[in-house]
Amino acid sequence: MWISFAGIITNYKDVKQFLVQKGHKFRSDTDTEIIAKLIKHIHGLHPNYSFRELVEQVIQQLEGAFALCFKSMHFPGEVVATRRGSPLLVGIKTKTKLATDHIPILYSKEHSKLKDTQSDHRPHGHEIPAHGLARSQSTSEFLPQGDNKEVEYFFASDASAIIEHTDRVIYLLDDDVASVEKEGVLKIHRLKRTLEDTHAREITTLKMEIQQIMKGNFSSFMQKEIFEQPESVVTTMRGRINFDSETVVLGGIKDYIGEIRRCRRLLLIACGTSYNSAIATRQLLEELTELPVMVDLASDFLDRNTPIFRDDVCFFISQSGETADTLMALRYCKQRGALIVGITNTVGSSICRESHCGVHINAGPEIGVASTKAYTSQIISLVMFALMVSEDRISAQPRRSEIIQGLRNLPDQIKEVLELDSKIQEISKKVFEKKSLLVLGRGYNYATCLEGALKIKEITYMHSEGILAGELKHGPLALVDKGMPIIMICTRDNVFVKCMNALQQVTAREGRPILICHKNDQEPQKYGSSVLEVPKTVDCLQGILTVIPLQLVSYHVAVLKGCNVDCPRNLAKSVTVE
Ligand code: G6Q
Repeated sequence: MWISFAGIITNYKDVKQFLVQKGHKFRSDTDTEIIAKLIKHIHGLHPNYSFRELVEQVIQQLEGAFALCFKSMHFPGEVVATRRGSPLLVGIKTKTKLATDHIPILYSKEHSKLKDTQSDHRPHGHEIPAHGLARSQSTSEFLPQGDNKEVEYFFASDASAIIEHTDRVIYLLDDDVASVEKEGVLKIHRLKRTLEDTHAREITTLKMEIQQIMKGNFSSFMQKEIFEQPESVVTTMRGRINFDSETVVLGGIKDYIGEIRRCRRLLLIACGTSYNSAIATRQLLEELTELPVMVDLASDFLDRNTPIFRDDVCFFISQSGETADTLMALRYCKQRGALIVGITNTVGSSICRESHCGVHINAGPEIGVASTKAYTSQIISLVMFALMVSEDRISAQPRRSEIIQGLRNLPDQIKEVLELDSKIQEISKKVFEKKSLLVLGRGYNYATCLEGALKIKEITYMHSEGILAGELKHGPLALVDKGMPIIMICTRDNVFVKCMNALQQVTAREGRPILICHKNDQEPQKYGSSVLEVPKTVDCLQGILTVIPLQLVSYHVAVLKGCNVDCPRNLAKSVTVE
């Protein structure tokens, strides 16, 4: 049995206990192995079941979130795949046109109750039909037209994994069971018919370009994605900002702007990097919308059973659009009647589909597990939202104008920051063998500290902490001595003087920080062991320019330490489990 599995089986201990009682031996402590043993067990009881029927029996016993793809030597030439809570799509490649642009769903006609004599293969009381499932017949031939019937199928969690082979895909829904049988025909089955079912799955043509998902001359996707930022920020703004008339239109939310302006408060809910983008924009949202803004980590938001009202507007920010905690928080708020706004990078993702309205950040596919270009595009999307909401406020016009012109200059300024790459590589050589790295800053740069530290810990496995400089004397200052590597961000904004103060506190304890500051700004530079000079922009956009040196530090340190930059240990790109 060959199984490709993404996700988590939450009841795997119960299933395993049941299988051990039945005499099955396990080689590992993984949830993947219980799936293989469970299908083997059911096959032993029902040798006449088809491969797809066996998989259907198996998934009825499983709890959790998963995407699964099965192959077996008992069923040569066949593949069965299914999902629940984790994304899964089927790519289709043919030499000639397909006879149809959709595939009908086949439903079970009957659900037989499990007979008492067969109840011994129920790990925890679910019903398993005793007989093979009777099915309605397909009404349409899912085969290529013409003589050449050759067809290839690709099963993947994300379209970027298959785009080099085909641009035609079917997105499977929860509990769809897709099977390719010996004759090469793809069928999609469901055990039960529900009211919401669409009875067919459309074949979608992807708009993704191959070069978007190839590494090109870069050594990793993360490096490529860092260097793509001068272009990705442009795609995020394209067609939305008119720099001459200084207007901003986000098509996905324009019909809801009135409702948003009248709301009680804005809530921004996300995880990881996406949460940091909410921290990065909270201050501007408060300033331009004049609304209370709450920022929450999705997991903590759910733990607290946070009160939500019908006149709340809840933003769910997610690169993948599939993060389980964020999605559950979305459903929680939706049930309570709030307006749901999705900010995602993945068209067709669950968060996208379940939101009332939203913004696609259009950063292009992000393959590296460490999020980089999605972060800067998330910030820009939220800034554009703040600009759009404040369009009718006369007093806000000078500020809006300054920000819009700042956005116009951003791509060139990002290019300038990227030119620091070789200097950053040299600096990284000085810190890569250290145990820890603190990142200090405040105001708009606080989000950069959190995001920089997150990048460093996730791909270099080095301890790193983003510290609000205002909190130094409440604890973290005790960590500072001449051996502690520190990066400090000190740009000319309304907290510059306070930052200088923190810098002096650090140097007074013999700390010699690496400084990120404005070009030609002598004052902070005299306190730094090394200096990374970035161009000056509007305060609320500065975080985009200060985070890039930290993305590059994490990248170079990871390379120097021999870490896998794109696939750090223990982490996944889409976290579809709680
Ligand atoms: C950061 C990681 C991670 C990610 C979260 C949320 O580098 O990619 O922190 O941001 O797991 O993911 P989504 O943005 O896809 O919801």
